[in-house]
Amino acid sequence: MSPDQTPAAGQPDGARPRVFSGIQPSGDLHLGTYLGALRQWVEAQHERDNVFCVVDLHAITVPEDVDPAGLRAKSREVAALYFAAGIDPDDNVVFVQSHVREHAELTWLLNCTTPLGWLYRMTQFKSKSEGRESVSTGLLDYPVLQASDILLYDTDLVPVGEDQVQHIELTRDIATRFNHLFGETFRLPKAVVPKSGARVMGFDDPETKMSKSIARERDRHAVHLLDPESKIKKTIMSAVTDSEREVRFEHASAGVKNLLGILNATTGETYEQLADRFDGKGYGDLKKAVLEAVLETLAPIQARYQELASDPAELDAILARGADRARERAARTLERAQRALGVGA
Ligand code: AQP
Repeated sequence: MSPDQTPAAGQPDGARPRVFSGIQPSGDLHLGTYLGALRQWVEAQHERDNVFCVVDLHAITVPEDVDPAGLRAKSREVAALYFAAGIDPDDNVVFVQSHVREHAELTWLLNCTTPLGWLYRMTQFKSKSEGRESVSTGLLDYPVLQASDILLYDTDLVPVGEDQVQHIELTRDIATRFNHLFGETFRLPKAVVPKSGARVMGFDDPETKMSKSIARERDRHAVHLLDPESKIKKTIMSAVTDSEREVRFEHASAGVKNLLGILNATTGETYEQLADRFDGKGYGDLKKAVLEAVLETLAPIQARYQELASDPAELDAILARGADRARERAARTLERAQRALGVGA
């Protein structure tokens, strides 16, 4: 496609639907990131034209939390975990966001066409800024950077957890407004929320989403993908359930629902099958079953990760190739947006 041709909004061009997805290297990846995102990517990877990004520019929106030396290493670790989880680097474009400058550049153009009020309404901004003395402009602008990530690749589908749906809706609004003001430029994407494993909650606090940042403060909050077996065991066996002695399915507490949801997502057993399996059993049995399923899920990922980590030069080469492929596509879209606005060489 030549730079000035715009793909029809929301219309796959007859080929595989285009997908963009990313994870922030803001901490250790956990079971929620795997079940809510990574595993879904792997399952559908060959049916779709995928761009998978390690979104490091998103991970610097809270400067107090940035560890510059650690961030670069964490970006590489997250990328290695994509491959360890099963992403094929030949059939998918995989790269680190800051290696492709077009992301930051399109963000500026979209900043200039996005009303500020839209950003203040984002629930993630409200929750992440709550109680902070100082909030960066980047934290507020985070969804515009996310819109750029998605729109640069003429994305059709964005697989996300439920918590991210509002941002994808905002991306559509940003693209629609730009197209309306400056002519058809961007394709409109849609969010896809996985049926199971959509929201994994903290083991120590099942009312709160399992999250990298909370896990930094609280040892029993999350199971990380690279945790040793002993740590996984401690976390799962101390998971919060309720004060009943037998597994209660009707009006189950948030903690029990979370454990059942993880079992459902890892073993494929339905809630009815799980109700039969744990009928009359105690929470210790339920936790042991979750532990077994989680260990089985993580063992092959950890083994592949160790192989990749033993050859850092090869990992860097794969990421450099991914960035080249991403840049080629992103540059075309950026040029379309620049032309529409009357800027650029
Ligand atoms: N607990 C979760 N359950 C289901 N899905 C989840 N995702 C994250 N946590 C869960 C999904 O993983 C993708 C990547 O998310 P991210 O790491 O870029 O951002 P996040 O949602 O902000 O993740 P965290 O762990 O909460 O990180 P911090 O604490 O750094 O903000 C997304 O599709 C997300 O829905």
